[in-house]
Amino acid sequence: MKFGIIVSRFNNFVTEKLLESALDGLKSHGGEENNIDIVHVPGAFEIPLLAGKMAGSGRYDALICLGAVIRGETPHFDYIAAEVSRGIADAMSQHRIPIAFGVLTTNNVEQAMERAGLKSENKGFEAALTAIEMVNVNREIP
Ligand code: INI
Repeated sequence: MKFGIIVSRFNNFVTEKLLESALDGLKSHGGEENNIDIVHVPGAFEIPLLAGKMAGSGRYDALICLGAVIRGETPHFDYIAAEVSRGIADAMSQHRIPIAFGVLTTNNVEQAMERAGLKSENKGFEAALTAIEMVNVNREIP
């Protein structure tokens, strides 16, 4: 299986933990390092552009998107959270490959850290397992 991971650098103290755990999830289930491409983007808002390009490249069985959108005191959060989820869903339905949504949308840093903890508590790990399962399901349905 060939995977592409798109990870945003904004709130990287969270997103690097998601990435670490996503890689752990893939590798502990048979994924090989040379079949995993990792692309960094500045913030979650930039994820859909790369998700669309990579999904359309025909090079990947699945993509995994990782980011952390943390609510501040401004409406910025709502715009970014809405656009990143819509953009990823659009890329998935347009290019018809699985794209796992590992973008945290939380009210505060504590909630984000809780979701970027150890294995089963880590949304990166969960996104990796979702991607693997979806590749298998997707292959079964012609
Ligand atoms: N990007 C994030 O990934 N998470 C955030 O919490 C965030 N906040 O809060 O502003 C954020 N902003 C940057 C945004 O994703 C874009 O990179 C920026 O607007 C430039 O297009």
